[in-house]
Amino acid sequence: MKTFNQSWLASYFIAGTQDVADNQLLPTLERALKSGISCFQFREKNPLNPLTRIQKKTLAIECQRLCTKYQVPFFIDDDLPLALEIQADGIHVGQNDQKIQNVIDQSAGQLLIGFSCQTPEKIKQANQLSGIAYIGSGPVFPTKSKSDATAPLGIAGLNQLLSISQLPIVAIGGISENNLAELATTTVSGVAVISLIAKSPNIEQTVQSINHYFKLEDN
Ligand code: TZP
Ligand code: MG
Repeated sequence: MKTFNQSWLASYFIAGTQDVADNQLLPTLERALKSGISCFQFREKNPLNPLTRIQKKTLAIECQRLCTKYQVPFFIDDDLPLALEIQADGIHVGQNDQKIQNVIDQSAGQLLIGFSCQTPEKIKQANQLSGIAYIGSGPVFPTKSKSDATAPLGIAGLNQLLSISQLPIVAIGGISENNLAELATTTVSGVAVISLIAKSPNIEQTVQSINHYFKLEDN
C-alpha cells in the first residue's frame, strides 16, 4: 500500500491539454516540477480537441515519467482504468464521477484516493469512508477553469468544511497570488491550482510564492 504524505498538498498542480497552448503540457509540467511543486494531477478534459484513449494514455505516461524524474507524486483525475493500468500514485474523484465506494473497492489499495467535497454533508460522508487520503474543496473563489463548478465557498465556507473534516483538505478554485496569504490563515494543507501555474509568465516565481505559504520546512 502506498503511503500518503500531507505535505504533497502544499503546491498541487493540475493540468491537461485544455489548460495550455498546443504541445505545451510537458514543458509546462517540467518547469513546474523544477520549480518545486509538491504533486501533479493529470486532468484531461479537452472538449475542443479530445484525445483518443491511446493518446491520453501516452501523454499520461509521459507526465508520469517527468513526475518520477523529480520524485513528485502523480495523480490522475477520474479515470480508474488508466490509473490502475499505468500504476499512478493516485486517483482524484469528483462528486459527479463514478461512485467513491466503487473506486475504493476497485483500487484495492493500489492507488491513493483524493475526493472532492464542497458541502458539510459531503465532508461528513467522507469522514465515514475509509480509504481516502485527502479532500479537495472548492471552488473557494470564482474560476474559469471548470465549466460545471459549483458556487464559490469563500474563506468562511472553506473554514466551515475544515472544522468538520477528519482528513487534510487542499483548497481549489480561483487561487491567485492575491489570495494565498488569506488562504494561509486557514488550516488548509495547501492549494491545488490550474491557471495560476499553467498561465503563469514566471512559473518558478509562482511556485515559490505558493511554497512560501504552504511548504513545511524540511527537518
Ligand atoms: N475543481 C474545482 S475548481 C477547479 C476544479 C478542477 C478549477 C481550478 O482551476 P483554477 O484555474 O486554479 O481556478
Ligand atoms: Mg470530475
